[in-house]
Amino acid sequence: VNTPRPYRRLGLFVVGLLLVFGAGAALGSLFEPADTESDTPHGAEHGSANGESGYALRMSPAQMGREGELRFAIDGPEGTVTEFDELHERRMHLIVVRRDGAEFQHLHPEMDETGAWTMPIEFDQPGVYRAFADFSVGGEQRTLSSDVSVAGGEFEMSPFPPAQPVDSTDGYEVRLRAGEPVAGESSSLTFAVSKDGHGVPDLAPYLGAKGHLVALREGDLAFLHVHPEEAAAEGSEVAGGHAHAHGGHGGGGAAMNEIAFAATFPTAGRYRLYLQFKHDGAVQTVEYTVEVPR
Ligand SMILES: [Cu+2]
Repeated sequence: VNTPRPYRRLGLFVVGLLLVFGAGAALGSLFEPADTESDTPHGAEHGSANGESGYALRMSPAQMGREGELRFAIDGPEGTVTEFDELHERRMHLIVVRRDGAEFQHLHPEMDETGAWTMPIEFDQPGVYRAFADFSVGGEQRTLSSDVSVAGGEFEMSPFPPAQPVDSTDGYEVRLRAGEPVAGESSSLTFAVSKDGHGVPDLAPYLGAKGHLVALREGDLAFLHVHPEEAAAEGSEVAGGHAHAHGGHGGGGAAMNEIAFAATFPTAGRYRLYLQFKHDGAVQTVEYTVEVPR
């Protein structure tokens, strides 16, 4: 059936969960759920509501126990998609997080020849989870999402934890400098990784970059997927950890132990950030809440 044009036009008009991928400066207004209808040609290219651009994520089953296998497929205009581009070294990235932002997982499922993706998974807690499939087809990046409910007890939604500049895991301490983010404007986010009081200068590449950052908006879990700004300036000083935030972009290159991102928070509100980096052969995840004022 020859329908790409109508589909494309429809994509301009219908925007639900709008997704932006990449460290773009032009992301801002694309993310506004309300006014993307008429004036954002980029919207059709980079963002799409579930299914409305002709692609949909089909989870089956959408209910499971605490241990099991996630199964899903991507349905496209011509049926189940079996050809995916490589994107950040993988053909599929699956982000799973509980609806309240807890229990972040970043997984790389396997696909069979019919286009069925599978991934063994374990959940610590029952509850409603959101799965985001992040992939590229025909050179176009997309993120689609779907809920999965996990049986096994009561689930209490909590708000995102309060904003705090430091998170620790496995002996690493990671400090976030977020400046003062303004809705709709590009903000720089710099993470400084240290261990035993010293900056870690030899972060390993992870998925082709120095770090991997996912940001989710509180409430609707709108998904902002961000990649690092260009690599650290060689030879710049290793900042031990400046506690205070600095605004603007004048600061020059990041130090060796720093991972810098440019992100545009689409609206005021609270966001949960999940930073992943690799060191000594292990992938580490740290989490932050960022408040974007009105
Ligand atoms: Cu991935």
